Amino acid sequence: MIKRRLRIALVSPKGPLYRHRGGIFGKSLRYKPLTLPTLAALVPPELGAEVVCIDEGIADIDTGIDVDLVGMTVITGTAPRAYSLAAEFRSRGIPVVLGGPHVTLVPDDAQPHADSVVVGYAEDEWPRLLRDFVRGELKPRYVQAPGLDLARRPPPDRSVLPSSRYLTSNVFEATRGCVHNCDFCVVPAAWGRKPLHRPVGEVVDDIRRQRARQAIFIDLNLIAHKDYAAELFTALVPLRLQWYGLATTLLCDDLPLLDLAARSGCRGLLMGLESISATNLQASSKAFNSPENYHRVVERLHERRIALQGCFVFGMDDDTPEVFLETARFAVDAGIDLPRFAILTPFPGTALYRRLDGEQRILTRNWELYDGQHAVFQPARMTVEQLVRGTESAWKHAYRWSSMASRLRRTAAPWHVALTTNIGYRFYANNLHRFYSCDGWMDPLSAASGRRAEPAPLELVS
Ligand code: B12
Ligand code: SF4
Repeated sequence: MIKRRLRIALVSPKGPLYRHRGGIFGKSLRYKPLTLPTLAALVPPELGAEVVCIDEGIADIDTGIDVDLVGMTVITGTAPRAYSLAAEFRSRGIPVVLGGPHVTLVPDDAQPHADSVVVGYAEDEWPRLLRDFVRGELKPRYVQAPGLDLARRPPPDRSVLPSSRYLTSNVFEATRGCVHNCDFCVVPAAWGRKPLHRPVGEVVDDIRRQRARQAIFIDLNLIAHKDYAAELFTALVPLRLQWYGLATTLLCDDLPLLDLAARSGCRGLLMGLESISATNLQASSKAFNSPENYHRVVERLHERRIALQGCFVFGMDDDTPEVFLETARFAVDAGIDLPRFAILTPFPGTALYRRLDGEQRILTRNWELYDGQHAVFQPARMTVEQLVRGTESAWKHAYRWSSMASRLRRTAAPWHVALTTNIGYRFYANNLHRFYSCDGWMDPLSAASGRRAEPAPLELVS
């Protein structure tokens, strides 16, 4: 009898914004994700498995696909889509494994929708699960034990997704986790506060194999461990890369490290500035950010030709209806190259979620709305409508022509790059309402004005 080769489908389900049809991210804003390539590379070679990867951000999924096992990566906003796909596969007798940030934060939410869930990083547990599966011994839950070592892991297999559909495949990961404990952040809640590192030599090898001239680091805080960051930046210098990544404002207090980052080819950083209210920052355990230093942060970056994508969130307890324009004006005045504005999202499993839940301010548990674009909780000093409309008005202010001209005059990015990214964001700012309406929930165009929202029924989880 010929034994059939094991076939595994790895799926990244779509969200309201990040989807193949009707989403807001065109190719120009989309880079190749690392999750599926990382999971594909971890499939034990001795299983001889065939792995098919489907990113619903770029392609439609065929739920009639002939596979033996489906693995899906789940963030909170994509959980309903993941659960509905899982139901379809399972109805055809195909076992489904769920993993990723949402599953790690609230495994009991995902468990009923899967044959097995993987909690935490999967470097050890995914191969273990697959070996159990082929032996017919799949367990309902696999939990990554503490002390994970990222050394000597296979590099992501980027060939599993079609490069032509993404702006770039040169996406890299050096570290995981963060030392800080911001109350809204998924990272300390899901993975703890001990950062993990890939050995610098392995990161450099990965970049060399890709022959990358430009690189994006997806690490949420590249400077979480400063000695590691210094070692990494030093090793990047000879590669003559231009790279983009994420860091905290603390980088600008450490001038030798900032100089080294610039010398290593850093050309753009995303920083969570979050709020121009020190009270807000204090209350969310992010007091290491100080709004009075934000102008200096921009200056120090610009002096080194590093552009700043500065991210703000609205809806913290000290925010009033005045905060939107004040923040947008501040962003323009400070010369932030690409300001971004999100609505505070209490992702389940975070300290923020627990607090708001305790105060009975969570308005819905429809996870699809947990995407940074919807107001899912009752703000303290404004209505839900004001929060949604105000966020949109901040986008519009920051990306109107006069604001753009003011910021572009001082930008650290090459002029054509600054112009095209700003125009892309201007489109985003003016079209957000088209993509907001998962189910009409507080769609800014249809929202009634002024009134405090009544709490919606709590669906999905108790
Ligand atoms: C790159 C990135 C993106 C990219 C690409 C997304 C993608 N599909 O890969 C882009 C820019 C498109 C993006 C968009 C968004 N993102 Co994003 N993103 C990230 C980021 C920075 C890195 C993800 C990554 O590649 N990590 C590297 C891989 C190897 O790690 P991993 O995905 O965690 O996978 C490991 C484990 O989790 C596990 N695992 C994961 N999936 C599975 C599945 C199975 C079957 C198994 C066994 C294991 C497993 O195994 C892997 C190896 O250990 C993370 C933050 C972070 N560091 O995790 C945020 C993060 C995932 N994003 C987040 C959010 C909120 C968003 C947006 C909603 C933001 C927005 N408002 O637009 C959108 C929504 C996108 C969508 N799908 O609809 C949140 C999710 C929080 C949550 N609870 O939902 C995160 C955690 C950031 C944060 N701190 O809040 N994002
Ligand atoms: S500094 Fe950034 S990555 Fe670290 S816990 Fe705070 S928000 Fe999360």
